[in-house]
Amino acid sequence: MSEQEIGNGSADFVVVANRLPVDLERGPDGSQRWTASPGGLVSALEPFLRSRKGAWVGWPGVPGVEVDPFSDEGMVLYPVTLTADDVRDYYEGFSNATLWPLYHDVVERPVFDRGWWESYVKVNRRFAEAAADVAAGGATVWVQDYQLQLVPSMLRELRPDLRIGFFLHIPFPPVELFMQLPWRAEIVRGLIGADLVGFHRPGGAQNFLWLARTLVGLEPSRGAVGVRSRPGMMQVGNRTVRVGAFPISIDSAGLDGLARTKQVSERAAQIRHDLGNPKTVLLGVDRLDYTKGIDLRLQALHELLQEGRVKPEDVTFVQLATPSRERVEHYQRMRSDIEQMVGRINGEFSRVGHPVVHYLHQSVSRTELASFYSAADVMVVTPLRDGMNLVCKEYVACRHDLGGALVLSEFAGAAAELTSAFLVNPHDLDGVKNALEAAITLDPAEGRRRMRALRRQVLTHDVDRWARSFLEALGTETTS
Ligand code: GDG
Repeated sequence: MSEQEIGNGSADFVVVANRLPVDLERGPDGSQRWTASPGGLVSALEPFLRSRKGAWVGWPGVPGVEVDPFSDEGMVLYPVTLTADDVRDYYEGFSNATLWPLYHDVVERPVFDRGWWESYVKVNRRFAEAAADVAAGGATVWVQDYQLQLVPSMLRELRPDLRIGFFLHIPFPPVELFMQLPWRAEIVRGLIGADLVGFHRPGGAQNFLWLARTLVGLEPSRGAVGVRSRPGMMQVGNRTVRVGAFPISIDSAGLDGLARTKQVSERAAQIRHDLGNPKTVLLGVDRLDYTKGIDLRLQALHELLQEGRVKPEDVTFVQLATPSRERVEHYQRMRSDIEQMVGRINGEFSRVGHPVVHYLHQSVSRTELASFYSAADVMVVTPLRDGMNLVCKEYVACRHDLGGALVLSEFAGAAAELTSAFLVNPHDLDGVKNALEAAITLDPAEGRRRMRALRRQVLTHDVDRWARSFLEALGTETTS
């Protein structure tokens, strides 16, 4: 594609997401450089983007910079500018202090701010205009996630010729909670601009169909929505809008391969050694977010130690907590609560040179992460609500040795697929404690049986299958 063609209706397949798959970094001297920010979504969609004329519309991660669209190995990267005010109001405000808590069962109280809403509308329009600019006639556009729920309708208005899909990566809430939102009808109207609206779980799809009837007066089909099958349908003017469930996954084979490398197995052994070779290594890996239930697992561990059901010399708990949304108030409070709990447990139960809890508020490389997964006897995943949760699937993908045990919240989307995990209700502290104890004392043969079943699921349902099933349901041919 020549530079002149960029942004000029050149792309047959367009992804629209809050963030570009590359980050713009600015050096202290004012210099700029792009660094890849590889995530599951990027690797899943890359084959589709590169095999056709693909484009990715998104924010480069730095406020206030204007960058022209550019081509990167056959894919157009189309930056959308956000000012510092946009970041505060559209991103940190409406997206992460209104929608995020509202969609996660109101774990924290959502803030309803009219100024933030106006910013959300304005920024969504900017993304829709960018997508309209770059998409070729009849192109497929796939809009991602809660930050951009108005884009489907805005884009449809600008470009009725496009095939538009939307996927929500976080849970879609129970209708009673969604109804709190002052702009509830606007959001539903925004989403029905798509030809296909996808959720992780059938329940989310079902909630959305109910709201489309109640708030917009549409008449959805009545049958139960299946997983990757039997989408709900409704007629919007002369268009049929489909609503379905497409559970996302990971690059299972890629991670399995990484975990089998010598580098990872040696590093895993080194990690265990550095931890003092305890009998049991427990591991948590999360973005530091109040939905992830990090406090609950710490509390469960604390009580198990206090009751003597777990001996401090036998266990080490490693919590990797990636820094996240540090300017949002909910996150600042949660961080100090968690850090206080870590300090308290260590204060009561550690010995010199042997802390019970190792807490790392930093992010690590993919290889390092695979090494931690390989080193851990018990993976602890206890969100109060999670759209899917990829961490638990990554752990399973790394355990080609059939070792390890997974403790998983029922309220993660992944629980519906990973039924051989120790499933827990994270609100039931005694239940979490019992599950932790059962996982710590698990009979190895039973552990292998469970892990084999988990791996069968994760290795056969990978992120490529997710993307293909969505694009097939959208009516886009995927044999490329
Ligand atoms: C949203 C939904 C849904 C974490 N720390 C490091 C690191 N990570 C990676 C993990 C995993 C990803 O971040 C986190 O994904 P999750 O799915 O667990 O959670 P969210 O970020 O909340 O994602 C969620 C997802 O979207 C996809 O639809 O499953 O429900 O909330 O991949 O490995 N990666 C590296 N270093 C770290 O320190 N390299």
